[in-house]
Amino acid sequence: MYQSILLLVVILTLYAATIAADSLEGRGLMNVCYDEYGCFTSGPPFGLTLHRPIALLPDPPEVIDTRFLLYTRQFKDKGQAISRHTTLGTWDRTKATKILVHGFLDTINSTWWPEMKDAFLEAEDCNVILTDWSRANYFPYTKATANAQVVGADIALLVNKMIKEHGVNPADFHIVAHSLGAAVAGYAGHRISGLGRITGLDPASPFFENTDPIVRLDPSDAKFVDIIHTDGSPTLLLGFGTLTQVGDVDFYPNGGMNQPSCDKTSAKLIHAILNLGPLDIFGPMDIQGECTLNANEGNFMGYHASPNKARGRLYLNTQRVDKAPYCINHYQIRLISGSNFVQTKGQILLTFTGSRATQSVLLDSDETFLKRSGIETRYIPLTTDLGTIQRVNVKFERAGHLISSLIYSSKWTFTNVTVIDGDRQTSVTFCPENGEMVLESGNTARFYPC
Ligand SMILES: [Ca+2]
Repeated sequence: MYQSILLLVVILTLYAATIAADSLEGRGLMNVCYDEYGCFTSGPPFGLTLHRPIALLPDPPEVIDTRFLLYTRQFKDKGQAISRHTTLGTWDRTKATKILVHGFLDTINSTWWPEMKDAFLEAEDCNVILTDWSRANYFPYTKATANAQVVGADIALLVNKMIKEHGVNPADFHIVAHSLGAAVAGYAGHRISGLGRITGLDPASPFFENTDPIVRLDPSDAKFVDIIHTDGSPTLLLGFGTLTQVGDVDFYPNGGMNQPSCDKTSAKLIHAILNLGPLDIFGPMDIQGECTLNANEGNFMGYHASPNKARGRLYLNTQRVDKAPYCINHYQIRLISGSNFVQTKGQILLTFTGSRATQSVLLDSDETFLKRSGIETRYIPLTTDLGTIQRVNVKFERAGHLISSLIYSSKWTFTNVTVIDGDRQTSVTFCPENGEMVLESGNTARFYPC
């Protein structure tokens, strides 16, 4: 249902934008300049390109009317309206400044923004500024994408004033932005030399996917750009967030497309994830379909994300959205068969005995096909932390039906099993307790570190 509505919205938007673009071209209005904001174009790379065939010019700044509300620990509940023309209120130049930016059709009154503001103030004695651009972020979507440039410029004008007139280090500014707000953050960062950090939450996909870096959020927009993907789609119309890596480090919880027990769009989960910020950190997992150990020990998703840890695409799993604090433990096993027998099929039950817990896992939950010297690699997310794994038991039970008994061996050998603990970034290989083994169907073999 949501996807159908989105599809309709995009089609209507394209139609409206086409009409508008035609009339603009007819009048030769391809560029517009707004004093200190500089000039904007609806031509390349913002429009008339393969991925952005049409684009609109942004509205004038006074129409867009970007507003900023400042919150501090002293003024936690009532925001102070600040601007570069009037007052900076109780903004404290000695403290870090977090600037939050909402997305398309959203407002700063959505529950997750005040909650995020509170989470930041609880975690850190800082300035939190909510950016309100709700007069310029509605339909047509194309117009909102154009207006995002002016909002980004508004943020940059404010921040650059703070830097220039109050001697603040640009590295002390951190912009956190959702959806189309991520584009705003990119435009702001492009204009703020040395900006510390941008966190993009489900950066918008339509009109930004595969565009020039100047059009979208990219690693050059701040010293550190971290991204969380929760609602992505590989195609333009099916999801709103991009799955493409656009930051220095991009996190893909649960694969980045859908979240467990969360049938709504990303915003709900953003709320959940952001609340984790000061409270919890997710264990890292550096995989592209498979775990690999990383010399930089992964990274942390959210508030604690670090420019000094692993970069690139990082994957992790979480528990259901109603299972706070959501953490899951990431393991991967590699089970290597011996060369004694040709093939078999059956149940493989692995039991891990760790210093903190013991847990059994049925490989593939039913029948596993094994061949001579084959390697079975599985990712195993567990809700329990096993601690240091001391022993692995492997139980083998050949599939019970008639055909199995004819063509699949009732005996099997395993050379070793390796367990990677993604959260601790350790890898331990376990060998049969007596050096070698032949496992009869229905029996269990014990493996110890070797
Ligand atoms: Ca950019």
